[in-house]
Amino acid sequence: MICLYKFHPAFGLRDPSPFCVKVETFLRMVGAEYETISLSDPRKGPKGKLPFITDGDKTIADSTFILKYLIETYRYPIDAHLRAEQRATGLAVTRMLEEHLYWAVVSERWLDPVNWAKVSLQFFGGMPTVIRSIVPRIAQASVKRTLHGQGLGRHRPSEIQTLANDDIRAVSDLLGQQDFILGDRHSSYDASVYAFLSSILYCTLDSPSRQTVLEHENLGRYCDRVGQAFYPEA
Ligand SMILES: N[C@@H](CCC(=O)N[C@@H](CS)C(=O)NCC(=O)O)C(=O)O
Repeated sequence: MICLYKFHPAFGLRDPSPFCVKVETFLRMVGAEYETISLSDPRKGPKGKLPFITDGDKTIADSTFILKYLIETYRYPIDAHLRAEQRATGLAVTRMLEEHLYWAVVSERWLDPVNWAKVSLQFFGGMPTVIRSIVPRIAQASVKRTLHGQGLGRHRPSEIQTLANDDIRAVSDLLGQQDFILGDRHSSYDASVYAFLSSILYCTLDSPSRQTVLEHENLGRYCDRVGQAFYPEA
């Protein structure tokens, strides 16, 4: 049985990490049998991040390697209908979300003072008082350093928002009136697109990105459609 190691639900989301939602959505799209284990500490993962999966005696970390492993091992035909050009488009758009828009979301959640108060309470609120007065500050400083190294953290919030808006608009333009990101059938790329859009849209933390997603009605319809198809119980 495949076991997905993820975070606990938070902020109205089944998982605050879009990467964990991506893997779970993929598992549902292919109809795999799986169980989940929620962890509080991503350092327990083999690469120090979540998600990772175990499958028998194998452990695979990183959402992209997990999807590759599952498609290759179980020969899921989820992307068999795609042309090379569609795969290239799928790769480009998911890389944009995972390696660029993601960091804008991190910045909105961890650096915006209103959201940070909620994030801090959610992730560190259960710690003993003395530790709680130190650990959140260290964690936030570490996120700031990461954002600075990645590059987005060197911009003003309004500039980050301009870049995030461009990404969201590009996804909306690419989706148009299609049911799924690459046409009328879902593919593995929708696992990522749904994960990132729904993590912004359905999140109880408000943000400029959330307002931008709300302004693009086809993105809201898309999230509802994919959610109803693969999370019918929700
Ligand atoms: N490239 C990884 C990214 C996973 C990732 O960034 N996970 C974050 C949560 S959204 C994490 O575990 N961060 C913990 C840390 O950086 O300490 C993937 O696709 O799985």
